[in-house]
Amino acid sequence: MKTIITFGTFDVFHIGHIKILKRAKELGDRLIVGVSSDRLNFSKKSRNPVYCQDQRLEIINSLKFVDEVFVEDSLEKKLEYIKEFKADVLVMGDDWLGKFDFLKSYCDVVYLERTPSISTTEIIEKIATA
Ligand code: C2G
Repeated sequence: MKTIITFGTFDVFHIGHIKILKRAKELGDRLIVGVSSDRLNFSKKSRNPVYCQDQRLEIINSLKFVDEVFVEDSLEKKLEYIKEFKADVLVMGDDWLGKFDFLKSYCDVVYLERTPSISTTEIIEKIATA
């Protein structure tokens, strides 16, 4: 049984989110997703997410290729989460390339290519200016 763990805010859920989660699941048998808390998101992006954390968790938890979700409340707790869920592989988008290499002594660290030309920020801007 190979366990994969990944993280994200997944606000205004879109095709880029689907594609990375699907590819992450294909790397193993069980996919665990840490969904950033509203507080963590605010500290990273200086704005509140459009969808609150309970709704983002419920959306991610409803996907057939996601096995379990939890709230990620600190960027610095990756190792704790990896140990807690006995993860064999950490998957991150390639915007984080190299940033989590220090965890390679605990699990495999894989950076997957982001889907081009789509982001939550761009969607919000498009709607705001429509
Ligand atoms: N993603 C993607 N393609 C896009 C947009 C996003 O593959 N066009 C991926 C990101 O690389 C990430 C996941 O979808 O793996 C979730 O994206 P975000 O919500 O933007 O994640 P982020 O805020 O970077 O949170 O602990 C790390 C953070 O929680 C990551």
